Amino acid sequence: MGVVNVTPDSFSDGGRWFDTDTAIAHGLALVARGADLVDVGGESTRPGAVRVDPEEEQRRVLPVITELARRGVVVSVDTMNAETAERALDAGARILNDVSGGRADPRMTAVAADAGVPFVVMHWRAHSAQMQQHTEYDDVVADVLDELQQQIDDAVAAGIDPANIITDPGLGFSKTGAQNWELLAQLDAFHALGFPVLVAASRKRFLGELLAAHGSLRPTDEREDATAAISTLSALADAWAVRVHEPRPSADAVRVVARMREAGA
Ligand code: PMM
Repeated sequence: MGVVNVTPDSFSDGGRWFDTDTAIAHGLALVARGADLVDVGGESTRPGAVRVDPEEEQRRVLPVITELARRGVVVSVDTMNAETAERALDAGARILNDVSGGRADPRMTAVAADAGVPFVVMHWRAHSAQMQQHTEYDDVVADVLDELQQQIDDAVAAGIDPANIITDPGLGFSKTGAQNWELLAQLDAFHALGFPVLVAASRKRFLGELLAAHGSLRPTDEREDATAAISTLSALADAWAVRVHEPRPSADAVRVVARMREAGA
């Protein structure tokens, strides 16, 4: 899953694909570099980010989704807003990626249920402005699994077909770097919930911390090799997809794992 952030303020690529034509060209380039689907978002969820007005969010994403879908790209829309989700589906999006997993907008799960499309349920506790004040867990893996199961139960209760649910541990959302590593180390436990698992580690801060030198975080655009390493581990753990900013190294990593499996690994 390649990422197109049509935002001025996303942590790794804010402002780069903000213009409609540039965003469309970037979506097509992601496919050319190995993405099977493209996730289009118009609201930054970086820690501390302020909410975007839904009208502005729609102005950013709808023309991009329309054109990518017209060109045959499988598009998911990254939104917490039910109206944006509805309009994105009308514009041709085929997957709903809600980082709040149905928690931010009470109408979202009904929209997903009515549309009958795949719905990404990410573990989520609070909006970006406050999320790093909600990193208390007794046992991060057990607690995230419990809370995610509750989000899934609520989604199913709202009418979403369980066959359409995809789960995501929500790396970096109300999680410290150390907690992200614990979750990644237990991807199998997420699998055990019984749904496809999406892993979205690409270029996130915990990779910058891991690779820091001389007291400075490794810059976002130099976290690609570590991102690909996580894609390899995710493929080995049978992830459904990895959500990445640069698909080529991750797509290659997934092919290596698939070929190793074919050879009996
Ligand atoms: N992370 C970001 C945005 N969307 N969607 C899912 N399902 N899971 C994530 O972890 C996730 C997401 C933040 O990263 P970005 O600013 O680079 O898009």
